[in-house]
Amino acid sequence: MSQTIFTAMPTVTYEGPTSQNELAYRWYDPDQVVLGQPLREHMRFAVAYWHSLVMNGADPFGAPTLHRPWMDRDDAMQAARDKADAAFDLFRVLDLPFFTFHDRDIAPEGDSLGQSLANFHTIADYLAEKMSTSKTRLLWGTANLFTHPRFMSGAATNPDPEIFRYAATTVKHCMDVTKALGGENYVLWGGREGYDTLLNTDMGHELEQAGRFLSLVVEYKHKIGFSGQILIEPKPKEPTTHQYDFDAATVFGFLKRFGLETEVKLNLEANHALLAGHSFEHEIATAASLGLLGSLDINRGDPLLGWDTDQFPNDLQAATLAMYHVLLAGGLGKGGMNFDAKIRRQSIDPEDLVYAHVGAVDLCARGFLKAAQLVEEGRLAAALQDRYAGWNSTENAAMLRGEVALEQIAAEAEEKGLNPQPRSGRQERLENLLARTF
Ligand code: XLS
Ligand code: NI
Ligand code: NI
Repeated sequence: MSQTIFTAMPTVTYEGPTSQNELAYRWYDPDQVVLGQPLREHMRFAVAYWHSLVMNGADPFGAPTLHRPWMDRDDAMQAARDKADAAFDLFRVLDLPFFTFHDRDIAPEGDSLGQSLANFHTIADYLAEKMSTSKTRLLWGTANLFTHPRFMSGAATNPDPEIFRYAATTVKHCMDVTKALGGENYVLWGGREGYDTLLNTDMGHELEQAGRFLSLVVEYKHKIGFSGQILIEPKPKEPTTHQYDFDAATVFGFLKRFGLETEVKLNLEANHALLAGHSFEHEIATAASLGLLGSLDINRGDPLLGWDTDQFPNDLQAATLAMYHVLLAGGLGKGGMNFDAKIRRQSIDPEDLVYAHVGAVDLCARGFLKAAQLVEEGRLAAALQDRYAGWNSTENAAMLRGEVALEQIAAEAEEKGLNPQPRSGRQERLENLLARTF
């Protein structure tokens, strides 16, 4: 294999919290057993191909700033192979167990549908070869149904049924490849499934199309015996003004409507939660309470900016709360923690990618350890249990199960002369318990 920009870099290892080595893990010890499982299995970290290998630092105001060798090649297929070589070198340096990709990240668009699919399968075979000598596995695959101009008015929700067919064909092949590479999930992010103005949009029709598309995906999953999870990634806006998969709760309603709520789970992203006016832990807890927690896209937004900045996370409290809710939900199962995050435009060196991942891995691991401490101490859980304890009595449990009618509740309350007293929510005490872990 040829040399890549990462070949000379040593593999990052765990050196513990006192290490002065900036390219060592200080908190992420993959073998450390926490709550009965090694951290590696709790966290299931993944490197995102698009941010780490494809993004070139261009923004709406400026030209690319990141120049990687594979970006300047004339032969697009050779460039894709070089990029794959670099990708697997980067995975080796970071020593993380998973990666994720879109079809267009790994292989170039051709000049026909057939050629695009052929390119994709050729490079997928090349990835399979790389995976045979690598420890890194596939957390999920997905289709890029948003970059090409054909998708400017949506993919599944495009007014043109030919685009729906094109998108469906693309997803079929992406599912085939994800299965062939042993992917544990298949993700659908509705990049342009939404609208900018209702003046040109029949929302009812588009939602019908989205439901049909997802049903086709689920049917096909069963047909080919793909044992991974199908995940939808909610996002409220960007690129379109209004996106149909707004947040976890909205997607739940959509899944219910099409009878898919036991077939599809969610891939939740921190930055998308922020854009929807939620915290990450709100989205995680919502999904968990609806039985939809699938996987996480780890990043952060900038509260001062209203777009998906996809920064590497650095807020320990936010990470701890997110991890705490993952633990309360019983973990991520087949899901994982995918760094859907990109280095800033001025971070132009390959080392910057390593710094970024090392910091983010450590932050998540550290947050996880603190969350595990909160679980082990059990004080937050005890306070919660105590707050809802009233519902355990026979009469109250019966009321919750729907065994008592409204007039019966009223009659009993009036007879008793019910006079409930307010009880403290103890917010500051509970915030102190969290703060004590820092
Ligand atoms: C964009 C999304 C995207 C998905 C994969 O905002 O986060 O990167 O994760 O298509
Ligand atoms: Ni994402
Ligand atoms: Ni995003």
